[in-house]
Amino acid sequence: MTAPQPHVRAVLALGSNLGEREGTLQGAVADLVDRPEVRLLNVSPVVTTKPVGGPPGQPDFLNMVIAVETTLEPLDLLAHCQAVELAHHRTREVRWGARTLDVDIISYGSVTSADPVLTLPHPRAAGRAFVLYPWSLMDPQATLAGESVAALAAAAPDMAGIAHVQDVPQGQEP
Ligand code: A4P
Ligand code: MG
Repeated sequence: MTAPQPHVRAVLALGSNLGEREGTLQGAVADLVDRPEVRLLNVSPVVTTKPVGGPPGQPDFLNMVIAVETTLEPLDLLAHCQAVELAHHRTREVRWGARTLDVDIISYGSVTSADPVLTLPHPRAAGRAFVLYPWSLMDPQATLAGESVAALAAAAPDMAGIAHVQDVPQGQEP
C-alpha cells in the first residue's frame, strides 16, 4: 500500500498569442485539471498583454493564472503542463516567440529549486506584470518569495502593456 501523497498548492501561469487564444486558454485549464491528482482552486481573469521580449511584431498575448492543489511531484507537474502545451499544438522554435500555449509553474508550495529544468519559484515571474497582475486579481493577498504580488505587479516594467481585463472564462470555484 502506498502512503497518501501530500497536497501541495501550486500556481500556474498560462499565455497564448497565436490562434484562437481564449478558447486555447479555456481548453488548457480544463485539461490541466482533468486528472485526479490536480484539483482547481482558483482562476484569474484573462488579461491582454503586450509581448515581453522575443521577436518584434508578434501579436498581443492573453495571460491568466490558476491555483491548483496537486499530489504530483514537481517534475511530474511540469511534464503534465508540457503535455497540455503539446495537446494545444505548442511547438518550440524561437525562444520567447509567438506560441499557441505556454504553461509555466510559478510556484509549488514553498519549494525552491535552481535546477534549469524546473526553477522554483519561476525565475522571471517576480518582474512580470503579465503573471503578477492576473495573480493579484485572483488573490489580492498573494505573496511571492515573501513579497506582495500586487506590489510586485505595480512595479513591473510591463504593467503599462496590460490593456484590459476580460471576463473570467469560468467560475471561480470548480
Ligand atoms: N523551466 C524551468 N523552470 C520552469 C518553470 N518554473 N515552469 C524550463 C516551466 N518551465 C520551466 O520553457 C523552456 C524550459 O524552461 C522548459 O524546457 C522547462 O524545463 P519553454 O516553455 O519551452 O520555452 P519558453 O516559454 O519560450 O521559454 P521561457 O524562457 O520559459 O520563457 P518564459 O520566461 O516562459 O517567457 N509576454 C507576454 N506578454 N506574455 C507571455 O506569456 N511569455 C514569454 C515566455 C515571453 N513574453 C511574454 C510571455
Ligand atoms: Mg515557458
